[in-house]
Amino acid sequence: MTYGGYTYLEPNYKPTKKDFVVLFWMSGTKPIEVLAEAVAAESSVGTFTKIKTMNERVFKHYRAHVFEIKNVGNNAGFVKIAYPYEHFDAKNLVQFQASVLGNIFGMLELESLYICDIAFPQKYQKQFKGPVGMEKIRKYVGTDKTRRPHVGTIVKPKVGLTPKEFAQVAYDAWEGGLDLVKDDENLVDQQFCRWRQRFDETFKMLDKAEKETGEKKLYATNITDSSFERMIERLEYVAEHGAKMIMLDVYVLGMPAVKEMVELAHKRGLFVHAHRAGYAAWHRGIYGVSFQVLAKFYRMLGVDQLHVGTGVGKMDGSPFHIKRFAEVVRKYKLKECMFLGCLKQDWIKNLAPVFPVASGGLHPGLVEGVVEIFGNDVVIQAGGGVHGHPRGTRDGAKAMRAVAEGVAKGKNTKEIAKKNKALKEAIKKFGYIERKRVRETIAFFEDNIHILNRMVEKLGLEAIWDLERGIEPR
Ligand code: RUB
Repeated sequence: MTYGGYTYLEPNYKPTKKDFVVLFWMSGTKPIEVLAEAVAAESSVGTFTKIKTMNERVFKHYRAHVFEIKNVGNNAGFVKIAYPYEHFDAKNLVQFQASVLGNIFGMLELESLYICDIAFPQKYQKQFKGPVGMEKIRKYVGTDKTRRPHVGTIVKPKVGLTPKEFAQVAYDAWEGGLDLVKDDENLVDQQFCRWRQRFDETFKMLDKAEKETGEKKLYATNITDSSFERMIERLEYVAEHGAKMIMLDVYVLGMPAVKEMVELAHKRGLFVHAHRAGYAAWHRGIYGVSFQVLAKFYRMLGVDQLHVGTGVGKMDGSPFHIKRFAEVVRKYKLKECMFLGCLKQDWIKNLAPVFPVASGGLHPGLVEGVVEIFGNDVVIQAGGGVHGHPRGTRDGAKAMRAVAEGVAKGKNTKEIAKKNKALKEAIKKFGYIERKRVRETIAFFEDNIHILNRMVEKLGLEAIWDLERGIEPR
């Protein structure tokens, strides 16, 4: 078979250590082999027709290789394509995106195109300085020995509070026992709450809370902006005042801005909390890119904390998918798993583990489930689940801290609630998902992984999506 006069189908090709391997899902109006070749051609050296300017050297060294197709019938299937290292400008993430995440999404013969995963070669990873990472954050907060999950909140309402009101909510949250307070993704420097004034008021309260509780506290202030000048000005202001963290809306900012801001933040001794607002525009649907690909980019770009979903909250993602996303940012070695649409990936040492953040619809009754999915290395964040406590933020924070600490030690929520009124009230209002329920879901997946892998290979991407939903509270 050929596309544009050249063949890209090479079932005997073995990817080298330097190759980029991409796992695609695709379907369309032509046989899957033709679609695969079209994608390989358009994302590497080819076009729709034979060209006089092509030569042996170009085709040999820079073309993509379609080396595996799992045909599910109806012109649809999973396709693995390897790209040679030399194809890329290996210091330039944007060029990578323009190649592999580029034109192919607009090709006429495709009816769906989804990038399930990309395995990045270690040679490519070496260009990145990587995160300061989870261990350094733990050390700063003082949880490097206890290893309990960190607990945090997003000040709510999302927008509208004045700087003083905002700072008071933050203070109550820290006093109640939370480690982290953050701005919401859509709060930066609006008229009603100017960034600098909010930072000053909140940092004053952070100082007070640290003195009163004897604990280190973090404030992830959102400096995201369409102007580099304003972001840099804010970042420098944060550093000058001795604060430790900034927040970036990484997806909407785009990779070059994330790269520049993360590097500057690390130079100034700041951790970077990465909110992923907007990621689902890529991640959900029949044309797109799985969040795990973004998570890999963000780990390479060096963010220190990253939102990855919850498995039990308000955002999409089954417990086993979210577990994998957490592992993508936290582990060094990952195995291939077709059922999750995941490739084998080995990270180099420099790309230190990122602290995964579980956030979105969480409350104290879901902490057992979150810990079952993530283990104790997780930042558990609740907005409504803290400020919606019947007696307000401080009690909401108390409930979160108590349950996170207790569950990390192997206790169950109801047992902890017996000695903690705030938690008891929270459970009464929000309900409770037992750890056992989440454990059973994960165990089902782990025990049946070979069957599930085959099922996905037979049924295609929809089989993954059907299982993408999280566990809903009862
Ligand atoms: C959480 C919230 C965050 C979500 C985004 O508020 O609004 O922005 O974390 O989702 P609440 P994700 O706790 O009240 O639901 O972390 O999946 O990107």
